[in-house]
Amino acid sequence: MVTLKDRLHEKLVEARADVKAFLAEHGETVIHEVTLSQAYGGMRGIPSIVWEPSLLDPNEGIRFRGWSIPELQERLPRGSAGTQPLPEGLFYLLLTGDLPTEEQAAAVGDDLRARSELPEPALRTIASLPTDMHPMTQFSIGIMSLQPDAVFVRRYHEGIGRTDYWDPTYEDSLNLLAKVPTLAALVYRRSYRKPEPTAPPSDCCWSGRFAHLLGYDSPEFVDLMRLYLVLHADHEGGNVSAHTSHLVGSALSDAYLSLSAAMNGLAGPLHGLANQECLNYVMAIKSKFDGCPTKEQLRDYLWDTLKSGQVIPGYGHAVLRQTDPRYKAQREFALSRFPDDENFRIVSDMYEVAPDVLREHGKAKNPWPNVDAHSGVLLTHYGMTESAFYTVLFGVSRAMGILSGLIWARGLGAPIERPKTFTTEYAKTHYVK
Ligand code: CMX
Repeated sequence: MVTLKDRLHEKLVEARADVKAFLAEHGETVIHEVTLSQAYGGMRGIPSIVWEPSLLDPNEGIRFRGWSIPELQERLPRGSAGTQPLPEGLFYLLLTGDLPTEEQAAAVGDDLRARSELPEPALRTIASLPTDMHPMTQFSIGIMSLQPDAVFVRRYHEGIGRTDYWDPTYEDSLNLLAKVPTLAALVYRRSYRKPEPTAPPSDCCWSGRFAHLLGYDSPEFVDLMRLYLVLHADHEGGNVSAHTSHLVGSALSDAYLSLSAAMNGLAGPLHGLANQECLNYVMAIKSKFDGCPTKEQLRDYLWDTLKSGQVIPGYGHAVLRQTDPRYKAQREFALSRFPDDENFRIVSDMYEVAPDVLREHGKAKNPWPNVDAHSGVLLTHYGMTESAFYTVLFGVSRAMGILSGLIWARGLGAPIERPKTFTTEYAKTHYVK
């Protein structure tokens, strides 16, 4: 069988030649004009980063290498058990653009399992952290504690050629992807005083092993983990975490430095930490109304949030203009398994009420829910109630997209990023007549 690494190498060689020829013919083509509002407004809509693993359409949502989420739920390998695709199959797709066979996905799983142990020095670093430190901070430090093993750093100092940079980046990425679930589960156990797990069964998939280390072995939770890890894997390259890794990686910082930096961006409440905020929001509603509120009460509650100057967590998006398909996939999972769950009912009622409230409020360009609005109630249903840990789960999944993007950036020889900045005084004197 051709290995993932061999297939990736073939694809990179093809893509390098393709991009070279494309730029030779069309390199001077203007693709966008930039307005002052865009420059002041967080660079929305300026196409300026090449990101091969996925592409986001404002109305349709994410496509991983051209495939939508429902298509991938049909077509990615599922292994011998479970109803959801194997994330390791998605990783194969993100890296190569090919839908893997069952055998190819299983081979990625075997490779990850073989690399999954945390080294002693990293274990000592993590053991020294306060257990009440936010799980995302522990997670990011944990990733940094693995950095001394960076293959890229060693090979770079040995004098490796530029066209080979992707190779040690691939090795570091696979090592990281194998270790982040082990690390995340360790952070979970020490933060919430959970018991030490037994050794995971030797034949379980990436998600099954992760679920076991977290202390959740039910087949339904493993299924949820698969769905969760697939849905959060990538969202093109302009979001804060992916863009951060791309920027940091462009200085030839290794995969550990780049992924840890990305996780620090994911830890912000407007980005990945929103999943923690969403569950806390649902719990605050439930506590205030002693259960499920009426729609009228919910409407008033949402208005109170907006009037106090806060955002409604889990709603809105910088790119999306419709309900996030990742939200829909989670909603379907809940509807088919626990439609009467009280937290799910609150999230469902919010879906009916919040878009009108946000439209009436008149600020958010997108009044529809995003991925984070839903994930917490699914995890809570299976007993994982520790909302401060949720963004770490997001990070484990997002590592797949971020590392795929980094490997491709190395493979295509992406240069150091250096956008131009300007002062307001300069804009007034040079950009407007
Ligand atoms: N509640 C209240 N106001 C909102 C809002 C929401 N959910 N979403 C957007 N707005 C407001 C913005 O704060 C902004 O207000 P100002 O003009 O006063 O600054 C205005 O509407 C316009 O914002 P926008 O262009 O629609 O949205 P942005 O691209 O600036 O921001 C996002 C996108 C996601 C940060 C924003 O919608 C938000 O804060 N949502 C809530 C937090 C959230 O769910 N984040 C998770 C996103 C997904 C992820 O990355 O994980």
